[in-house]
Amino acid sequence: MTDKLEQLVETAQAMVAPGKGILAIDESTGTIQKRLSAVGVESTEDNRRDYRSMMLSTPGLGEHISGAILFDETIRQKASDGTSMVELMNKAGILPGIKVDRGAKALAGFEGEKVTEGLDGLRERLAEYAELGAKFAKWRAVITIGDDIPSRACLDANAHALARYAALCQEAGIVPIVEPEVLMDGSHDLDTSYDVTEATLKALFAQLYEQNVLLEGTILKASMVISGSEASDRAGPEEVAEATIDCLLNAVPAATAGIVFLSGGQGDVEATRHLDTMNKMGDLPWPLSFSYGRALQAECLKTWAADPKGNREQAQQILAHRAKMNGLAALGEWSEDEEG
Ligand code: 5MM
Repeated sequence: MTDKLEQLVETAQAMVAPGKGILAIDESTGTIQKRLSAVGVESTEDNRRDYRSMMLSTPGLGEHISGAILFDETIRQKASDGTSMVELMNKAGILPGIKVDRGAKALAGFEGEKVTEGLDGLRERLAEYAELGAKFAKWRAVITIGDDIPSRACLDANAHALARYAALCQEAGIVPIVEPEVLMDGSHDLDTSYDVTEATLKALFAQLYEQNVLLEGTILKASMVISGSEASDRAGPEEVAEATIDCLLNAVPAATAGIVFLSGGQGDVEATRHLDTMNKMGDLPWPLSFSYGRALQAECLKTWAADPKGNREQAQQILAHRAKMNGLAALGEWSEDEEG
């Protein structure tokens, strides 16, 4: 293996080191605007910087957070004391990551389905992000469950783009997180979620193979196999954990460096409980951890927004607590009592 590939493998392993996971704070401009306005904060560049630098300066965050995914604006920003966000992270032992996709857009010819764009010029953008200090990247595809969807065309188009992105990342010495999110929205049952997730992952790993992507230097960011959010009889944690593990064992090669989950609209403790239940199920071929956005940030954001200066420390403590709870879940060592 060349030095460059060895470095990729080392970084990927560090991202899923025992008891550690990833903080997803890469909301694009439209999403962060929604999140901030929901808690009564205007989405200005200064407010976005203050909120995100508050999270990244949380004392001890690096104990349970291996890396954080940033948006383009954030990787170029400095905190109000002049320290760059990347410096803040490096001091805390948190690897800087960057979202490089340009969003999920309507898939022509397939109503209600999306394909993620952003491959044009990606080689040059990755070279710049590597210069800025990014060690890993993320690309998210969105798969919707509905009447007669997803189509084969949607799964294949997204898998192809994910694999092209992953190959370009590795060429640049950056570890790719490949994220094919099967949305929870809808009233579908657990079996449907299983079938769609399995087909999505099989299409993805076939493309990663075709395009010479090194799995040992790749992290999968997966959605759990879970009942639709509107389903009448939603599956409990044991069922979700069993179905998710079964699906992953069927579709994800053991060589993959690690699997981290997105929370996808699950409650904070629900997302922790699901991860913990899976890790309690015994030996698995890959580390299973978290890369939560909302399930790590929700309470922290609410507290910070109520009084950004006065509540800063309290907001950080809330984030540190959720990171610790999920770190325990990544080891299968969490219990409700730990929530305090
Ligand atoms: C933090 O949100 C990420 C960026 O979303 P947009 O590009 O839509 O603004 C998102 O990709 C996130 O990393 C994943 O969906 C996981 O977040 P959740 O909240 O589902 O854990």
